[in-house]
Amino acid sequence: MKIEVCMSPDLLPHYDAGGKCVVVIDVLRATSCMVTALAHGIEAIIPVKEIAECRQWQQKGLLAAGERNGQKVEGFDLDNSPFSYMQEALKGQTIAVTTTNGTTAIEAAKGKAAHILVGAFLNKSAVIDALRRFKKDVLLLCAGWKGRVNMEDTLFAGAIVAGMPEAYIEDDAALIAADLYRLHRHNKMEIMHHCSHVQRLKRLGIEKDIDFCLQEDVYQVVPVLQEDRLV
Ligand code: 3SL
Repeated sequence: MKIEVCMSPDLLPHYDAGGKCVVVIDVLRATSCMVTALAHGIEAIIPVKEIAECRQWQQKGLLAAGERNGQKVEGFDLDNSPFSYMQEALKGQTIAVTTTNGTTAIEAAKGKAAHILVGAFLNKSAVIDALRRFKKDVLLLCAGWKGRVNMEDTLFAGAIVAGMPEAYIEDDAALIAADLYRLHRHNKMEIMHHCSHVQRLKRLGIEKDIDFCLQEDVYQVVPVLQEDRLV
């Protein structure tokens, strides 16, 4: 099994996702929210790229969730905080979600991969187990921020690479990510402190989401894209 890390969706044209398991990663906060949502009984998530598509689902009766630049979209039912998905009243619901980078990365992977999974620190070991079960080459796709590389997604990609020593690496991005994780695994906040998105979320007063999303192995669920929805 081969493992690669694509540090931004803008780099995806340089990789071949065909026949691979693609793990979409947006630790802060889209994929952490998706994992949390399914773990708390939400039936399915429909990830969409554009706000207008999300509103169309809302008009059809689904809840609309997500953000732009970290803030809830006007008229949406939910923002993009993992804590918003822990409500008893949401159990069994299907939610349409659009986010600045996370759902764009899912969209970019569509149509090429054999399987599209959603990963975050919250379900790290469950993702590794799922990848071992699928027995396919792995492409870890970091959502980054508007085409740029970010620390948190690279760090988590490294956690997966480091957690799969049996995988074959011929990709420098995978080596960089794994080394980053090995160096900082015991104190992620030390390196995350100065990151652009951590600063952005702090300016919005969303510190508690950061701490929550950096926890490892809180949940066992691995959202998998089936048709247009994550289940
Ligand atoms: O970029 C994204 O998709 C979001 O996860 C960003 S935020 O953390 O909700 O601001």
